[in-house]
Amino acid sequence: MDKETLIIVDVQNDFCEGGALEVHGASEIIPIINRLMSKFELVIATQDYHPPNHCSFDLWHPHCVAGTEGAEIHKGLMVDRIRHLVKKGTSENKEAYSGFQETDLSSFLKSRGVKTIYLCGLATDYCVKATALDGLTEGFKVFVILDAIRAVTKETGGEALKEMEDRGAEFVRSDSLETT
Ligand code: VGL
Ligand code: ZN
Repeated sequence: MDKETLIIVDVQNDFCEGGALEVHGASEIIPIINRLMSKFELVIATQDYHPPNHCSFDLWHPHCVAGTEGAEIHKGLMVDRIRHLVKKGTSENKEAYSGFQETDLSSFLKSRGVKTIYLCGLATDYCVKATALDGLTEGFKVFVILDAIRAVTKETGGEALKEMEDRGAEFVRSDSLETT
């Protein structure tokens, strides 16, 4: 059986309002994601989780440092519905935008018979995109929930959607998903 799975990408304090790498409009997607969670049998979340001197801090303000408030999943999310948390970007010298990069995500999903994943979260142009592309490479059918993602910039967000579509991702809106 294909258990359809929701993957919530990086809805963490540092990417939400007031955080180190605030993504504009991030708080708007939280109630949408909460509603989405009840429609899926399996809900997984990824967590950007960096050591204090992570290599990506050359490019970005320090963010999502392991053990800090900024790295925590936003408390507005119904975290008790999240069955599995995937920490990524935990090695000092490796960037990991994708939830599949050096994590157990692919084997976790495959061992449970998951073939289709639905993505929501932050940010469209970085971690959502990278997770979608790796998901496709891993052989999953990938849906991106358009009203439940936000981008760092409109331009790179638009480019990311195009790239995901070109590689075979499909787009849906949360209100078109059936309640089970
Ligand atoms: C992200 C920048 C740096 C993301 C993570 O979650 O999209 N962006 N680290
Ligand atoms: Zn990061």
